[in-house]
Amino acid sequence: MTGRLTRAIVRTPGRSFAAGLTVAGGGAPDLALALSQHDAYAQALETCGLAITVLPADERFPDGTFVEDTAVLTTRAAIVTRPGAPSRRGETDSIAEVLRGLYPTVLQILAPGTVDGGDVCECDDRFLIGVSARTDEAGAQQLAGFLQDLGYRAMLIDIRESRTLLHLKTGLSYLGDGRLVVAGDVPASANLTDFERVAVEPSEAYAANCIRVNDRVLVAAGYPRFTERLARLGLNPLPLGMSEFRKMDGGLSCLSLRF
Ligand code: CIR
Repeated sequence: MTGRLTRAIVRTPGRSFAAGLTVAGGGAPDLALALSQHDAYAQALETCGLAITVLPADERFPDGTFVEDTAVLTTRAAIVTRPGAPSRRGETDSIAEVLRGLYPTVLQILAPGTVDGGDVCECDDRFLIGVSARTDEAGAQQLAGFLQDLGYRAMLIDIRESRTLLHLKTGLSYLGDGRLVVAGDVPASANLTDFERVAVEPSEAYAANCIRVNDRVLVAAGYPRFTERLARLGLNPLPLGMSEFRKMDGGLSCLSLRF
């Protein structure tokens, strides 16, 4: 995170939410509970000082509430992605329209490359890009090229061997000040030596997907050891119920685009 965040975009889950992609096997999500968790999430972002744009549910796209996957936002430009899951490709049209009203420069990942925003971790002036089941090498290279042209550094991390990471940020989050949360499943080959690592124990791995928002860190509720670790680092954790999104393979970061 570079500088203070001021805005976020979220999208309300729709009635079709339970028809989204998932391998989590936690049973069908409860829509009423998902809606109240989503509300609490948006309110938490407001508490952190952000102005929130709430987009209406779009029943055509059951996974549309996971807006993070549709764009990569930097302070210099917005980059609309091309999601790896064919059922999610159409989600980007309405996001691109919103971003064109907010950013002077909106770039676009083009076919055949694919990128999911959940694979992209911004660490100040450097971006870590996961090559995954969703973000392919062509998409990752295209994104790295855009970012380098904008003056950032970009580094690819191959997570295709991992059995538990849907996206890079499923197991990795940047806390600012050179600190990176890294869950055990992030490959050791990722050259992350110039970060101070904040480890997460395997039983709390879901909490590795947390987000630093100005003076707070939003973290999934129910992971006491990791939450305590954040508190000891002086990061003022703000726990949020995520059970219904977890059932759909969603982490905390994926529910918003922040800038
Ligand atoms: C999917 O499989 O695409 C959604 N059900 C979950 C996406 C989660 N996105 C993220 O963590 N960035």
